[in-house]
Amino acid sequence: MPDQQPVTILPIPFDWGASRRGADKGPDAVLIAGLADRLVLLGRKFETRSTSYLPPLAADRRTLLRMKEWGRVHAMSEAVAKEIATIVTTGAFPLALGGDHSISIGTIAGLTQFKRRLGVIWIDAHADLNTPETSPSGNMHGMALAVSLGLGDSRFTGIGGGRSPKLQPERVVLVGVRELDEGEKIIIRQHQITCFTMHDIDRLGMARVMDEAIQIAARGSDGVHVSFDIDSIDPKDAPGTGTPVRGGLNYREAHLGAEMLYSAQIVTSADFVEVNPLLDNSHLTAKLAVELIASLLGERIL
Ligand code: NNH
Ligand code: MN
Ligand code: MN
Ligand code: MN
Repeated sequence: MPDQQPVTILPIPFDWGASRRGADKGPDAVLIAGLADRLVLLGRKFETRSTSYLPPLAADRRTLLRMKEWGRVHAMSEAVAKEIATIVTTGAFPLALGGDHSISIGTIAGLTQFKRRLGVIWIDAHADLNTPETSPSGNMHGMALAVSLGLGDSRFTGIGGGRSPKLQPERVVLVGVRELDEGEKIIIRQHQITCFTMHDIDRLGMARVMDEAIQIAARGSDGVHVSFDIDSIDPKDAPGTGTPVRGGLNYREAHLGAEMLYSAQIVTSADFVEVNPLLDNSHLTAKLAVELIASLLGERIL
């Protein structure tokens, strides 16, 4: 993103895609942790959208064992897709603050109304490639990337209108993965999705992995979306998240990744998700999210 491009922050206070409550407090936590001040210091123009675009989700209680709270996830996703599309037309950089990772169903559906060859770098301990058939939990945050690849329930793959799949697997890259369900492994192989696990990061180093991720996501693309699940980071540094998994990215690796994404000048939008302040009295996790967003938008030590 060019330094002059303004940022529009879209708070998405939603946690019905996950089984633990509290990720809906993520946007407030990240804003209270000082996101706005940090962007001012960076000299970045920005605005924060209100949440009034969201319909009254409490009223929508349609649910299924294999797609828990699907009614709420569906209503949220349609509203987010519409709002993201509006932001894109203003020329601003959409920065979505989750919320659990199901919000990315809507962000990607909105973005791909304009960008038909969108690359995606999905930084996460998980792959979020479950379908209702493969999901062990029925939680829709574990299905967001699958939906965007056209896999799963057609009510979701069709969100935002238009075509499905929204994404092409050859431009999707996973980074930081260390916990996969059996069905997800099959989907990764079947669709030949590039997956950099923690094992790869240990062996190759974060710099090499990010160089390759950037190349693959950007090749032939008309934009690159970064979907950053804070649980990609080790629970020691990011304890406030609903499904922590040991052995994650350390603080410096996470920053290096964000800095390299900025340097590559390929990123056209981003999500930061799964910050759950109810699980983190220290508020370290929200603060880390602020720091990573600043790095992604160009903050440097020198
Ligand atoms: N794979 C598990 C599931 O589908 C866990 C997903 N949880 C996440 N994903 N936090 O990023 O239920
Ligand atoms: Mn809640
Ligand atoms: Mn996720
Ligand atoms: Mn995750």
